[in-house]
Amino acid sequence: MVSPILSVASLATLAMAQDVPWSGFDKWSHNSYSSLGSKQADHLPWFMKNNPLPAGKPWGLRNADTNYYTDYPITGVVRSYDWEVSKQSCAPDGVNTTCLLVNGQYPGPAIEANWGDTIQVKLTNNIADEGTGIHWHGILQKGSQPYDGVPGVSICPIAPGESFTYSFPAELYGSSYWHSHYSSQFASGLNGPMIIYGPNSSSYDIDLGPAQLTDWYHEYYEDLLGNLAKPLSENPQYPYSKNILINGKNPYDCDYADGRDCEQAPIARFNLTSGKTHRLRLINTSAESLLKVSLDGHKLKVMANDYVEIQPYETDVVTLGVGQRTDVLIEGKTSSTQGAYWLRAVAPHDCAANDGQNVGKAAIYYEDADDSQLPFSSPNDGYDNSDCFNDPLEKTVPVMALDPGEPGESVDVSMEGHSNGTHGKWWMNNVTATVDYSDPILLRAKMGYTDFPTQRNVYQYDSSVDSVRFIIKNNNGNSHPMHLHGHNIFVLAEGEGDWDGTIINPSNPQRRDVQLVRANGFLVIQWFQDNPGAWPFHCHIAWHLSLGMIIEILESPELIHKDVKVPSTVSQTCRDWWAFNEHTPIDALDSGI
Ligand SMILES: *[C@@H]1O[C@H](CO)[C@@H](O)[C@H](O)[C@H]1NC(C)=O
Ligand SMILES: *[C@@H]1O[C@H](CO)[C@@H](O)[C@H](O)[C@H]1NC(C)=O
Ligand SMILES: *[C@@H]1O[C@H](CO)[C@@H](O)[C@H](O)[C@H]1NC(C)=O
Ligand SMILES: *[C@@H]1O[C@H](CO)[C@@H](O)[C@H](O)[C@H]1NC(C)=O
Ligand SMILES: *[C@@H]1O[C@H](CO)[C@@H](O)[C@H](O)[C@H]1NC(C)=O
Ligand SMILES: *[C@@H]1O[C@H](CO)[C@@H](O)[C@H](O)[C@H]1NC(C)=O
Ligand SMILES: [Cu+2]
Repeated sequence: MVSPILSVASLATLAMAQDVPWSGFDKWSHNSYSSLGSKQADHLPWFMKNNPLPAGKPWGLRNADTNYYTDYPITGVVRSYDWEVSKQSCAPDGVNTTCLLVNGQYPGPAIEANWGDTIQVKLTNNIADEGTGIHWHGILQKGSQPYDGVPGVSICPIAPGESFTYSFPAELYGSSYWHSHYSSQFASGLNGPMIIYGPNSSSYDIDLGPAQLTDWYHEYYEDLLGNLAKPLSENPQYPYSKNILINGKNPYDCDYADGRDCEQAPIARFNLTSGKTHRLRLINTSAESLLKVSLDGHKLKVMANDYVEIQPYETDVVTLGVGQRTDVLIEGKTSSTQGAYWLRAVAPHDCAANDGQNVGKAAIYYEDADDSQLPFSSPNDGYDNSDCFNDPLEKTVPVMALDPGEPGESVDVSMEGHSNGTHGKWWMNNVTATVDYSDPILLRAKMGYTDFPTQRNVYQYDSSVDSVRFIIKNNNGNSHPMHLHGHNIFVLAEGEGDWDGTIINPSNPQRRDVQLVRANGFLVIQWFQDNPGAWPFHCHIAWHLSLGMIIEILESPELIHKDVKVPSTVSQTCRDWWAFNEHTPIDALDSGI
């Protein structure tokens, strides 16, 4: 079957992870290491102060109750980045492999902006034989739709040797990340954090910044995909991750490196200050793994999910699906025994395919701790529990309240994993989708076309439909983190079996941009049609996405034709791609995204 996930009794993973080699060193400036999670990492500010405005918050009187979908500041400040993507060997956890890096770093550079700034990124593709394209996860792209950056949907891939400049407003605020949306490139390191400073209703003293959490593989993504996408008769292999990294760090036990080049590598670290409240931004950039995050001896107070701040609640363990973010507050202890603790990110075997180390750890030091020693704290109860779903929706109440109302249109969507006769595939409403790199649907809709081949799986809702509800039934034994571009979705209900019609917190349901649907369970989502564009709705597990688990939503096609702006640089990506493809035809291994 497509996903013979789960089951593998792996190497003695826990014991391995407790036992990491450590020499107290903290190198970060070479071999792809970024300074995130190192001694050199700075705490983040409350907001960026280098503004033309005289003083005060750049968003003026707007606060956490302001409806950010209809009212965001325009500061006039442009935050510019110049990035170069390259394919090179790297060893973030000590094992030598092949990565896709931006400016030589993994994780890639962090984007920082204030709410209402414009983010501008010039990307140069220096990969010799692959296209690329960056997606800014969770950004709505109202008025800047092509910069959503999905090759074959909103733009063509950026061809080798070419540059392209993305430019879009930071219209939401909070914690997120950027990642390649070209095939499964993001599984080989092409991602990094994106922090947008804005109002807060919970208060904190210190912003520890991002904790980017990910599963990690010791093979290049094309090799993993090549083995996965083989005909069933040739025994395809589902990719198993080898490690869990925190800010790109977590040394691998070289005794288990199967004879590969393996060396010592640094561990991520953070400082806590006693008596202070700390904000930590958990970002799940996994390809596949669901993660359980906990801090030994501490509670975590959840204050935001994705780009939506919520009424805070306490928990011992936070669950993150791929693409999900959760901002937590950590109260610094005040007793005399502050010491050192482990932050843990566990990929439970029931919810993730891993046959190496399945616990990522970062060292957390109070000011009284000896930071040349590793912590020896014990995990919280339930830190590795196997519930492959998010916290109950009852607990997650957005600070800025919005009522979704009744939907203009309601659609049943089924999800399956089965063969197409010869190859394993993932299906949504009986279609396993592929994109066409050379023919993005947004650009086609801009020209007034609305007919698409079945395998694009295009669902169109014109502007007379004010909101759309998807009632999703997962007929499959895996959970899937479902992501919609261009919107924060209302999450009306999720659970086991079939939906009984109950909506949780109906006048102010949870909103976010990724939500897990359980194995054999249901998920009911809804969104306002307030953003004409081409928006993929897909499973965020790289390997499921690659095998077709995609619906392409064309929102208000007549308004795309009339209003959406397509800069000439966007059409140029297609001319460059066609030219490249003519002499180097790309043999797509997968759905394309
Ligand atoms: C954490 O504390 C250590 C030891 O005092 C110091 O060297 C390091 O720079 C601090 N890091 C941060 C991010 O404050
Ligand atoms: C990593 O592997 C590459 C490709 O096999 C090789 O060229 C490089 O020298 C290796 N690096 C290290 C540090 O072993
Ligand atoms: C937001 O956080 C800042 C920094 O901790 C704090 O000074 C401010 O009081 C917080 N805002 C609210 C409404 O709590
Ligand atoms: C990231 O998401 C994946 C897919 O849902 C999940 O398996 C993994 O546990 C998540 N990781 C974390 C750290 O939450
Ligand atoms: C099944 O999938 C393979 C690989 O994508 C493809 O080549 C083949 O044409 C598909 N078969 C059918 C019947 O669509
Ligand atoms: C999908 O196929 C099944 C089995 O043939 C059929 O019962 C169902 O109606 C189809 N669903 C859609 C949306 O076409
Ligand atoms: Cu999936």
